[in-house]
Amino acid sequence: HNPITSLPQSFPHHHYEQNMSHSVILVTGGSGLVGKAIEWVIENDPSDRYGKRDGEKWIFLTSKDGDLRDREATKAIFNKYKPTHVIHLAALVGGLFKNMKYKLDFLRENLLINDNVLHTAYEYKVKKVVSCLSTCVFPDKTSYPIDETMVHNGPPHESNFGYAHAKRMIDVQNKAYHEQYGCHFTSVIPTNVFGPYDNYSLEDSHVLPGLTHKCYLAKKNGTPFVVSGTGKPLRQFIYSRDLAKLFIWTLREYQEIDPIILSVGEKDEVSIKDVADAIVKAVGFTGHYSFDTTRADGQFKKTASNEKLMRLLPDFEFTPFDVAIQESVNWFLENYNTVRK
Ligand code: NAP
Ligand code: GFB
Repeated sequence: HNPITSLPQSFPHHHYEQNMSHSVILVTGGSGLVGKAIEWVIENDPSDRYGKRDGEKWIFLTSKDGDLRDREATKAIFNKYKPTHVIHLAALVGGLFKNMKYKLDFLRENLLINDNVLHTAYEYKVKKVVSCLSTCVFPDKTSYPIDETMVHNGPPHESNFGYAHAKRMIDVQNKAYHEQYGCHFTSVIPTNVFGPYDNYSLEDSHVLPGLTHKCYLAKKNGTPFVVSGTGKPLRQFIYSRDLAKLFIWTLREYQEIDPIILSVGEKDEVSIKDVADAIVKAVGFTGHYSFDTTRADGQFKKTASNEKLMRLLPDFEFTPFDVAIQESVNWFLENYNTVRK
């Protein structure tokens, strides 16, 4: 595979492939759900399209490598690795209930992390940075499907306005670094992610790992399996290993500064009840579950369009939902003693 080093201007940008040989790709948040999926794809994908390429050095950070809320620790990391590219995943992350409890922490910690990483990337002349928003940052009052042009069109849902505003600022920062310094800083907008190495905390996790853990305990101990809320809200879920491939594609080929939604299509939207049923099947739970409607539903829906992605990558195939859930549940069961919970 001969990386194309220079392109005639007329070349359609979505075939653009920059010369990544002798690249040092730093992945902040490399030990998390998404980071571990990128590491898995880089190490295991047989194709040159997503797998590691000759001359590429991939570094997956954990918070033990340095606290990115601290400016000096961030500089020390960049000084040590001298990255040419950065995939910026590190963040204070959590599900609906954690977001509702710690809105200031989600706002402030993520603003600190993002400012440190982006400004240090600029100081160290990093060629390209791909950062991360989320479909939950979109306006609560909006038309559907939501697309990339609507990020700032109104206040986000109350339940996670701290996290949402911090994440929206990444898009503002990217535009400012590009206009003032010509930096190639861009971002992606994943929908809800699930997969191996997720956070299975019963209180603070996202719905899919939270219900996986609850269902496992109900099966093991015969305790009730309780789903929070009404089960009616709608969500799109992307398997972490599919998202990982799209992150690698974004780093290597996506040319815009504007964000791109990385999600399954609108037709793959499911209800929280559908998720509970899929988990019951994957765990092999034979009992029943109930809904605790005293707990919040959060945003009813945030249906996102993946039309821009499909236009650029028409042949991309997502792992079927039930296959991805089974793989994730199997990983959880095999690693129960060491998973984050
Ligand atoms: P995660 O599993 O919680 O991982 C978070 C990562 O960030 C971990 O590697 C963690 O390091 C690191 N980190 C956290 N605080 C840090 C700090 N102060 N200094 C240095 N490192 C720090 O999160 P994730 O689900 O993989 O999320 C990755 C990215 O995807 C985030 O930007 C998130 O906003 C975005 N995203 C996630 C979802 C989702 O559904 N999960 C959806 C949309 C977007 P340790 O392991 O050492 O703690
Ligand atoms: O993944 P989740 O916590 O976050 O999903 P969001 C919340 C939905 O699942 C609500 C229901 O409708 C909950 O009532 N649910 C049912 C549960 N059982 C559970 C459970 O055991 N745990 C959890 N967590 N939910 C988040 C944002 O919104 O989306 C974050 O708050 C982040 O900022 C994430 O961006 C991707 O999808 O509602």
